[in-house]
Amino acid sequence: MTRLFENIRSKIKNGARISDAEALELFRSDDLLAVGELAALANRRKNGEKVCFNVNRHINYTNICVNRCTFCAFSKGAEDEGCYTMALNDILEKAAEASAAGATEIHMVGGLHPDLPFDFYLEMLAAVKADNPALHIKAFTAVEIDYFASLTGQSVGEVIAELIEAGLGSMPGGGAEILGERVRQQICPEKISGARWLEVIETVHRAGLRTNATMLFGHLEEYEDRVDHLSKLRALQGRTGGFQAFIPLAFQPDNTRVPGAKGVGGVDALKTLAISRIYLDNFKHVKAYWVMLGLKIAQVALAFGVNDLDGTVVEEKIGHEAGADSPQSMAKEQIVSLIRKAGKTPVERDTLYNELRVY
Ligand code: V47
Ligand code: SF4
Repeated sequence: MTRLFENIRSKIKNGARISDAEALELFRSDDLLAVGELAALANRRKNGEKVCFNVNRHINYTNICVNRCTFCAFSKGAEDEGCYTMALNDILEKAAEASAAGATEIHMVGGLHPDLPFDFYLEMLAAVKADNPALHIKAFTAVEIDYFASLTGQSVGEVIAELIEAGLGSMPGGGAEILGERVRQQICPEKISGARWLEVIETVHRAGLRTNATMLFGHLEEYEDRVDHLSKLRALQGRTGGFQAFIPLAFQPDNTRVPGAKGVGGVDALKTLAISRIYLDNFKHVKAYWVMLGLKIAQVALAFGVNDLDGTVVEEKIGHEAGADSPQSMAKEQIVSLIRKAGKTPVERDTLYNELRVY
């Protein structure tokens, strides 16, 4: 093991990348602190002592979805109790509140609604943008983009062009789950394949939009599946350079239907964040999404290679419907204090990672 760590340390220092076999060995190692130290080294070389966050607000315009991913406690059928679709006015009210509170970004995603036409989404973007020209709209997963293409009979490229025209600024990284088909068939058989997710994202990057990438972990996947997922992302990033941040999402099990899901402890969360930082040498940012990790693990993650804490969020449904015990919202001052107490330098960023203020 010591040899493994020494080899990886010299790779990081020489700017060389680790292999899939090495990543797998790191996952199998029990030496959490040694893995974390390597990740901290890799991160320091990319991002120094700065840790960024943004002031944002999530809006989930509908929870009605034609899919039934087994890990998802958020989605409902169109006849189910608790299903909703927000009226445009409600969406605009939330966006206006966000603007007034100093947000620079609106993060909007939702279920695959059986009846809403593509025009609903175009109008939503255009109206939010008309009211708040300075707000960056980060919206829709690759899964939704594929759905819009099938709704309209258009190509992904055509759908993206219309969304950009209406005000879309970038895309989040959801819907990636685990890209390998064996696990994907078990946890979300109706969802687009991993290959299609990668294909849609490649088209989006080539249209000039940046996106993030996520990985949902802690359900049925093995370490091999995580490494395979990371490997597919590293290869795509090599082709396009369009990914901004990688975000491992810790699975929240309440109200879900994944038989035998393992769940995520603090050790696994930190190890996964750290190995992602080491392996994804062509990603600048690794984000600890505090909603799924909890505030304390997200803070400790800053010593394990993480340089991004997402944002203020304000209203969160996907994790909280599944039992996340984090708060719904964090004030900017709270995020700044959490970063400072970890001995790092807080930086407010915009969605495209321009620095707005160094604290
Ligand atoms: O794709 C669903 C995940 C994702 C559960 O790009 C769950 O900046 C845990 O992608 N437990 C959507 N996770 C959220 C997402 C995201 C969040 C924050 C920032 C960004 C970004 C992206 O949430 C889904 C799915 O992987 N998810 N159910 C659950 N029970
Ligand atoms: Fe629908 Fe997305 Fe939930 Fe799957 S994860 S059921 S696609 S909302």
